[in-house]
Amino acid sequence: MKHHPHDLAILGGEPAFSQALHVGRPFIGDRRTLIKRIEGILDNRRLTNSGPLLNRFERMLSAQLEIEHVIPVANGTLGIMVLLKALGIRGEVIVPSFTYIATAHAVTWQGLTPVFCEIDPHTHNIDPKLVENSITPNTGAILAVHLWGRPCAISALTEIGERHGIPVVFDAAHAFNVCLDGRKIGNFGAAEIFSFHATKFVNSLEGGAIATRDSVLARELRRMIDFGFGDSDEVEGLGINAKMNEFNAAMGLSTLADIREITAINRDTYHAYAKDLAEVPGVELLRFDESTNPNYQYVTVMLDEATFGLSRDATMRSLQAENVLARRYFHPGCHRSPPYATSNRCLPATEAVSRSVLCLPCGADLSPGLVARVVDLLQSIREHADEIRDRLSGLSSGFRHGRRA
Ligand code: T4K
Repeated sequence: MKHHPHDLAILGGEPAFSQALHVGRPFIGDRRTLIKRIEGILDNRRLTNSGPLLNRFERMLSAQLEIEHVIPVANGTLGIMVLLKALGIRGEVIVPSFTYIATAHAVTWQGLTPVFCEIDPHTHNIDPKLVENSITPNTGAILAVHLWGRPCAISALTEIGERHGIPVVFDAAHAFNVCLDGRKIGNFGAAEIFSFHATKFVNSLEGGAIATRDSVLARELRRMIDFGFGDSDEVEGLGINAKMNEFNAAMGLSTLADIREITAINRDTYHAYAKDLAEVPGVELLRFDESTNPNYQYVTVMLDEATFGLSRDATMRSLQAENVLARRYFHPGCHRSPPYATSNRCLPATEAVSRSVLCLPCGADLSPGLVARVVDLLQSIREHADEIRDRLSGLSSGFRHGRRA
């Protein structure tokens, strides 16, 4: 615990950690198996285009997600783009603004218009009542997100989609292996998209997958991610290159094999934060519903400035100075980010949440002991909030006058 203000790194002290603590430090899986697989790729020179590791990864994904069609792709963003194209979506797509920018960009890149919808501030997921209000004759699809791996209001959204004849798809980038009412995420809507980026629960360095129960759609997706080739050497229609290669599949297989251990580490981290943060006024942990088989990938807190005594941004800077690389995902909301910021859309719940969310270090390398030290730091930062505020206001006025304080 740092008792004196000058012990805090933001006030001139030594950083608490010599090695940075990250949000989303990748899990590597069994290193020897991974290296053996990579050597196998080099030996047999099957580098990409439906190689043996990719086929195995695909079968394992399908078994794990309990769904027939799981199509690996080069990354989650391309997955969303190809899916929207395969479904023939036109016009507007209703999306939450409080999501990673990739959700909105994938829509725009397809020549579609994202219509940013408000979230429920308690769940951080899109608010189905407001989705319904956003539907117009131009609405082509609803693209909801299971943010932080917490399932969104799937049945309400599915019901709205059916009533209006609009396809509903889910960005499940954060929700691998999560369930709702005993069914794995991946089985809902027209299709769901996962991300296997390095920072994700299952990681294939870069990568993603589209999951669907619809065989016709699955066939179309397989064709589209491979330049439009079907089973022959003749192109059957429009396509792109969104294939996953063998190196990505090798890494994906390694981390997928370890999801029990990864979940156990994440769960211990989350429970340690839950216990320790209970002692910190003004910092509220966003809880997982244990019945959804969470992967505990993100540790997300809401920081109440009035109670904590310091703004979220000043707290984040103070933690980062200690080498605790907390992040303010998904600030300031897509509707406030270029190229969407011109829309003048005002989403008060999204803006309030994006001002107070802080993601704390999680993933590989975390342990309950390290969590206790991170939370101690938060306590010290809270105790010395006045000095930090003075210091940061001095710094910013220094910057305003073109010099550093
Ligand atoms: N939909 C949603 C809801 C998403 O969250 C995302 C991606 C997508 C769609 C699109 O899926 P992909 O096309 O990416 O498959 C990361 C990821 O780049 C991004 O995949 C992810 N969401 C987003 C939430 O987070 P950053 O800006 O946080 O990455 P970065 O490089 O700052 O890394 C975070 C921390 O992890 C750092 O402290 C460093 C550490 N790190 C990172 C990498 C990449 C490592 O220790 N090793 C590494 O290799 O975006």
